[in-house]
Amino acid sequence: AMLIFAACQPEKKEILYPRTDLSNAPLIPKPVKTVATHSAFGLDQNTVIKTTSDKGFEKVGHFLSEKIKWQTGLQIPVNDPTKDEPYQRFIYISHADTIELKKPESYQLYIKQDSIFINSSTAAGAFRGVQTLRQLIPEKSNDTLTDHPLWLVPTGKIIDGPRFEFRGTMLDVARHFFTVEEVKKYIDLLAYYKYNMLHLHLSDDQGWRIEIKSWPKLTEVGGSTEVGGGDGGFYTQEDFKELVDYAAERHITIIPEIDMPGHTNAASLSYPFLNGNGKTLKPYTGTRVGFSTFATNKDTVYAFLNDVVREIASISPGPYFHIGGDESHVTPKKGYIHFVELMEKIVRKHGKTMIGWNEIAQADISSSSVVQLWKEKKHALKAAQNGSKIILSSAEKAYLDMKYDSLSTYGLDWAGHIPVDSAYAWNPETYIEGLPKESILGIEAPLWSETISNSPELEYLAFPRAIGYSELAWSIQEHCDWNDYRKRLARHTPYLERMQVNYYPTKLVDWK
Ligand code: TNX
Repeated sequence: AMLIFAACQPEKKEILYPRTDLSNAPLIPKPVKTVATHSAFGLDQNTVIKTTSDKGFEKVGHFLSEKIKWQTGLQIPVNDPTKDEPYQRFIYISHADTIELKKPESYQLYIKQDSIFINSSTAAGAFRGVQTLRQLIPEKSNDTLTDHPLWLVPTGKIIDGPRFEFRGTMLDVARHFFTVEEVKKYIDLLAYYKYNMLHLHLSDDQGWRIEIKSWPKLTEVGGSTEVGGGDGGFYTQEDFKELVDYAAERHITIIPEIDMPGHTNAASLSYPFLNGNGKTLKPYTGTRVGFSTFATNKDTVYAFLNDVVREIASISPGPYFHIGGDESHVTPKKGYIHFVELMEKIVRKHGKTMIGWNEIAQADISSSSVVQLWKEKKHALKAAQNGSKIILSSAEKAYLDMKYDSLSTYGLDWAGHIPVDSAYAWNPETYIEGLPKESILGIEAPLWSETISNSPELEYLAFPRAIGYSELAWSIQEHCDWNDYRKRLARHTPYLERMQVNYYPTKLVDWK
């Protein structure tokens, strides 16, 4: 019997792997520490994934298996004891609580010839580590080393974690509506680059995009318009939850924004008692800003907003609610300040932390509220002095809707042109003179949609610039080097093409 058993064992042949160099892999964002050991792990049909038996880690394992299948066609089982035959190759995704892994999204990735280990103290960290591993799987298999194809992953060790806890982009679904499927594709791309926040700009003068059950006309009336006169659209609460869940599976938080007291023509058109500018309401499909306002002195307006915040907060598991607050040019200053201070109470009552564009710092806001810099640095400095954390979204550096140059097919140019190199080459920690590093929560790159209305147009403006912001937000400053980055970026075309991303092929990068 022993003999028969031995005969059934697959023969363990030594494979002579070609020399690899993990430290030369085109990873974006670049990890904190990389040590190369110059051999390879042969990802193949005999590979299995094993995870800690925690739901979150198990899901990360399934996500990896799905993505390996999508890229290579291999069907890699996850936690399947019937597949535990000898001489398998293993990918272990495990919970571990070492000191290096204290930060919630940190991870370690060890790649040896016969096993890969991803360790983290959180499922979110394991998920980030999985993105690193995905970027290490080559586009083409090696079909000559064995009788079946192997995808050679370079061996070595990566120790990694984020520079900033907040790494976001914003999508304006109000000026033009984007469908659930379009937003999901964007979320997939963001996840690959370790983003953890997607801010959705859900209302503006041109449209209201989220169902509020207690105020149905917001979407019936306010949802039916968009820039240029198209049909608009809106998310039902079920649609929104679907997006929230899809993002959560990728460890991305959706931040809902209702922009107010300005940028509210669509809301006031739906319920005219909200209107505070004294003018006759008409649907608006142009691109001007700063002409609308809620009436900031009416109790009925706040009763309405309490309903809106309550309904949205109840389907938003993340910690934040964004109240907008920008460009309220026709709101009297006193009314604006009163509005922001009252909204902060309403947002807090529904269990959320308030975020607002930098103008909200003119009010007496709590230090727990977050201020998003887009224009006036003095507002950000004032808020930081008061203890608030700042999100950096400066229009001249981080606006995804600015044209690359004068020839750009889409985009605006009021804050200048932002070519791919200048989008990348700035240091968030020194960008605002006098702003302490500890006050910076992170970076967000907003994509306003006056000039774009579908995925290819969105992708033209967001890619490749959003890839650069992911590195500024994740990697240490010493690793943010344009010449090194542009070479790594050039090697991301297989992924971008497989994802059918309509990226802007800037001449500043020697695309492979
Ligand atoms: C300014 S940024 C706005 C938006 C526009 C954007 C266009 C900000 C807080 N307000 O309403 O869409 O410029 O770039």
